[in-house]
Amino acid sequence: MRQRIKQYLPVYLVMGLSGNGKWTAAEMAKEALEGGITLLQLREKDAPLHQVLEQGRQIRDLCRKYHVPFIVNDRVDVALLLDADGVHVGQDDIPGSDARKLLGPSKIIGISAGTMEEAEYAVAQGADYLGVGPIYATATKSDAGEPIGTNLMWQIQKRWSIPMVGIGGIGHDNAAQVIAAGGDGVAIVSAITKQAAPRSAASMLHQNVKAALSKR
Ligand code: TZP
Ligand code: MG
Repeated sequence: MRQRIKQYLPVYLVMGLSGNGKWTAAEMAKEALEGGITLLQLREKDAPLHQVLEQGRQIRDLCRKYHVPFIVNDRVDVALLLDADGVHVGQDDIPGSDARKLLGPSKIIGISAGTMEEAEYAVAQGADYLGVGPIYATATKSDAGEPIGTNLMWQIQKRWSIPMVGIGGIGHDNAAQVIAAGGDGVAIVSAITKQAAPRSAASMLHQNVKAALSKR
């Protein structure tokens, strides 16, 4: 999966374990997989770790069934225990090069970047792909900072042509702009997880992203 990372980025779902009132996390993952997400990142910041491991295992098994990479946010130890396909780390988390020492050569390592300097660091740390944002305003991450728009994606793509997703405030209405700016995909939380119909939300995103990719 690491070698073919680009093909897994188009519809990148980031989700926690809390569900949304209508769907549990595992049900939501299943619906989203049915709708056509191409990668799933488990990003759970609050639940006790035993719960992350228990429920994470279920979601990992679902991802395996759909041949979709399962990536763990922040925690290399959890990624190893879950035999995840990789980790996604921020600028202040474990450095990519250290994550690589623990995970070995076959796992995917994604790194967040919100400036050219952060992108440079992420590339130097051996990132397989970058998560760039917040592109648009988002209520999902309280410390996300001001939206940066799609300009940085242009610049990063010009300088390194590294696989990359945009993140932050992306939905079916603006996903095409992120792809046009050089994104290989869109990373999404609320436009799937907050919906009553996560399957059709994922499917609409998939269609829009595929159409935008084919126009590049
Ligand atoms: N990192 C930057 S913005 C963000 C994260 C995790 C949240 C994106 O959530 P949404 O709901 O897709 O705007
Ligand atoms: Mg982090």
